[in-house]
Amino acid sequence: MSRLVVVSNRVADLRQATQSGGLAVAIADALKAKGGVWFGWDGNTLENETEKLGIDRVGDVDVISSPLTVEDYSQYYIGYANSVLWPLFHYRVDLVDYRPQYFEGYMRVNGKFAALLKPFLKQGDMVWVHDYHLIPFAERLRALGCRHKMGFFLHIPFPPADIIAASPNHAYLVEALLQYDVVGFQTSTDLNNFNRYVEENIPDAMGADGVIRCGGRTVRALRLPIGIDVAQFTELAEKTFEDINIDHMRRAILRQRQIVGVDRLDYSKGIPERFEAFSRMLHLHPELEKTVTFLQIAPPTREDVTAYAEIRMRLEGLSGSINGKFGDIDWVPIRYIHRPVPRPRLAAMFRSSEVGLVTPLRDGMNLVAKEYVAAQDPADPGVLVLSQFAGAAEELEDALIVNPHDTEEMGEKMELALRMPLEERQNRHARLLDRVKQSDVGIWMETFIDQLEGAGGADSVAA
Ligand code: GDG
Repeated sequence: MSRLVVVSNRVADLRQATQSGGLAVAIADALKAKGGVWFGWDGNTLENETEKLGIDRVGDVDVISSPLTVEDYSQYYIGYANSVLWPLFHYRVDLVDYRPQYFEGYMRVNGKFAALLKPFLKQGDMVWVHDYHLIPFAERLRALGCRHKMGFFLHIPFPPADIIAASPNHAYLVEALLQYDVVGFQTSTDLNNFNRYVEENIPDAMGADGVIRCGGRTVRALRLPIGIDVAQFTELAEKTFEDINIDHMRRAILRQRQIVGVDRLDYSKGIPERFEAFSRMLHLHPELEKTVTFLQIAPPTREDVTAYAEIRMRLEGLSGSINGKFGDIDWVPIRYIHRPVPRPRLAAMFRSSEVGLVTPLRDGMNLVAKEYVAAQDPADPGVLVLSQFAGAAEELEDALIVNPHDTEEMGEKMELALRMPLEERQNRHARLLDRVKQSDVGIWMETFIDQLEGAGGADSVAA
């Protein structure tokens, strides 16, 4: 059995992993089961370069981490990763802030990280790299002579070729992806976009069998939707629901329902459109006044990027004006919280909210949609309102699907969700829960590792 080496922009604290998101837990579990290495940025920035790595051993897992210099942080992380690739891959060409030094920083950090990891690699190791920060990682490792099996999973969307073309480095980015043996995408749309780019730009690479052959190597691109640890999240929601039950009972007595949204405060998540849709619903259905509250949790993220500061100001303005327009001394229509909430409380809030609103303008998958489903009481479940542009919509067809740009339609669907009869809610929820279980994060993890284990011919075998 090969040892697993996971590489991601940030390493999670394995000792705290159960308190954080599903991905950290899944990676931690897989690493603990197989033994292995987790390598990435430790979250710190330093004025000057250092070769000193953080090395921690938790069970059979070595966690190896490195700080970034201030310059690396600004060019690689804030710059190329989050001011070029993130907006571009979310179809927001208008927000791309391309500068040549950003790409230089991106390549520098990928090269530096590859060189730092190389001495720790053993023969037969499998390297699994995560997300857009580290697309060049395999190419950089191979340039250093590593011939290990390498896989990559893209957590965000892969857009059509016309959009990718807005980055002057698009040809390199795709060639770099082709240095992996397995490349995983969230949805068939992403996979098709990638395959089409290869077909159109790299002559004779795409085989009739869907396997890409180039430079003497084979690359398997696949769709593998990520999920959550369903059993763990359901248990969390059941266990902690009691803590907020008083709030739930109070709302039941007052006949007040709750719509909930939980997102990092990111322009891709469609939060202003959601506020506008809620306002539209109140305008069109005045009978709903004082009967429903919209609770939006939106913890801060990437505040060093200008576009994030702008979206924050926009949201503060919108929630203020909607509350000013519709609110009363005994009713605040929108409760907007710009702070993180502990995970157990989040699970309980999902369970106690009649509607879950997940309406990104574009999203790789969106785990909140799956968490909302897993948290419900099957006997009296809430209704998921889901954007057609979330990767999750490909699986969760039994949600109320909306176009997040159409605030009028969204408002109507929210109202429909609030008055959906119990039987329909139960039927939809049962089907949704089935789908959420089918892509449980454990299955996702095992499937990717199996693919990587079985990948590659002689060229991909570790030297
Ligand atoms: C990327 C892709 C893809 C949010 N607020 C709080 C909090 N959260 C948790 C949620 C959920 C996670 O963070 C967010 O996951 P998402 O999937 O919704 O979104 P991204 O962060 O953009 O993740 C995405 C994902 O990678 C995995 O592949 O699905 O499309 O963009 O678990 O619950 N957790 C706590 N407090 C908060 O206030 N504790």
